[in-house]
Amino acid sequence: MLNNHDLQKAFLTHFSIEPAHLVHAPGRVNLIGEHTDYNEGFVFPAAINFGTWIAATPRSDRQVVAVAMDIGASENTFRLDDIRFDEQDGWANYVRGVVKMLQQAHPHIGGMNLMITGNVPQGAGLSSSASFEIAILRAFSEAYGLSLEGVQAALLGQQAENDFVGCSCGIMDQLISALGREDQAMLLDCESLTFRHTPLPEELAIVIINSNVKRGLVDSEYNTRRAQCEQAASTLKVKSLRHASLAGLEQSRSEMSDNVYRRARHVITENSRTQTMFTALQAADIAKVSEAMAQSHASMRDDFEITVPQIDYLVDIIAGVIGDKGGVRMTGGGFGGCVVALIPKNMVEKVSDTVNNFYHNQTGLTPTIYVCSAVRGAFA
Ligand code: GAF
Repeated sequence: MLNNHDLQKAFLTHFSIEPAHLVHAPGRVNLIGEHTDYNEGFVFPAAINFGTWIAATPRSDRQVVAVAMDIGASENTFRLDDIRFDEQDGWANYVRGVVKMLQQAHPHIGGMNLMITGNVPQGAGLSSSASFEIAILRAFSEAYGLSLEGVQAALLGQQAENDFVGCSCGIMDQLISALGREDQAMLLDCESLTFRHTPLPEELAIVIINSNVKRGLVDSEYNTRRAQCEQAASTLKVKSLRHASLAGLEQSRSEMSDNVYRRARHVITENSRTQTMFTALQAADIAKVSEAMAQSHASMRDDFEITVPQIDYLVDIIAGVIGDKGGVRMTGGGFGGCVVALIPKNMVEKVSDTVNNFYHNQTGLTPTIYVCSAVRGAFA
């Protein structure tokens, strides 16, 4: 991973000019509230100390030249007047999409030179793409004095991903990348887009364990889950599952397939667990945090069916070590990726040893462990 000095140097070498702006946007870990954002429910993420860094200088013409340092300094150029999907350079569509959406809202923006690098593990459920989108928006906002606010930036990033890149994600990832706070997590109401930050108890560490399971079928499974949730909401005659209750779901059970019923049960119960966990964390009631995270994992495994055996195994062995002194669950969209654990700092070593000693033997995969901190978002 390069530091800012290397990034500046690479910019100078490539563009023969010093960068005028250096910006950063973090990735995120979701502590609880999975697949609830697009159901207008609650999520509880934190921005983490892995992210995207961009060096940028505005251009006097209407071209955007973006260079991906981590993909062999691959360069992608496009004109503001003709922004199209790039079939070859997948990564460039995040830049193109974001700039296209930004230009619709701020037609006076001009061209830009961008040198991009990052260290969010790709495809691990830690929001490398949202961090990329928000960093691009931060660069344009600074360079063209747009004074974008966090929620506006998040909505533009989401719009780029939904309408240009082609992934129907919710708003959580962009919002926390924009508005995270140091040492805090954020309870976000995805209907009103209002949020509350709360400090993470000092005695707990955020530990992320990457299962390194290659995620397959993520997009299609994600879209299927989303469609099933919408189907449930329509059967229950509510605007979104945010407005559904368990009692109402039970009453209408015979009107839906078992799959749709269980997807809805996950979302309804997850919304309530997320609020419970926020209150428990505020009160430093760790046993309650532990219970909420355990139930969340079981619900993702049994009702929403988005976990894989390797992830379930990680959760089991970590829970075996920490008991009710901390919490552990899968984090992110699912089908591989990472487990998040809130662990007493004095148990981190024991948990790491357990994971390193048992996970490989059981699965043939080598885990990666990141002890993280919660950081400030790009528009905070
Ligand atoms: C992905 C999506 F991008 C988020 O919007 C959210 O739905 C998450 O999966 C699941 O909670 O990260």
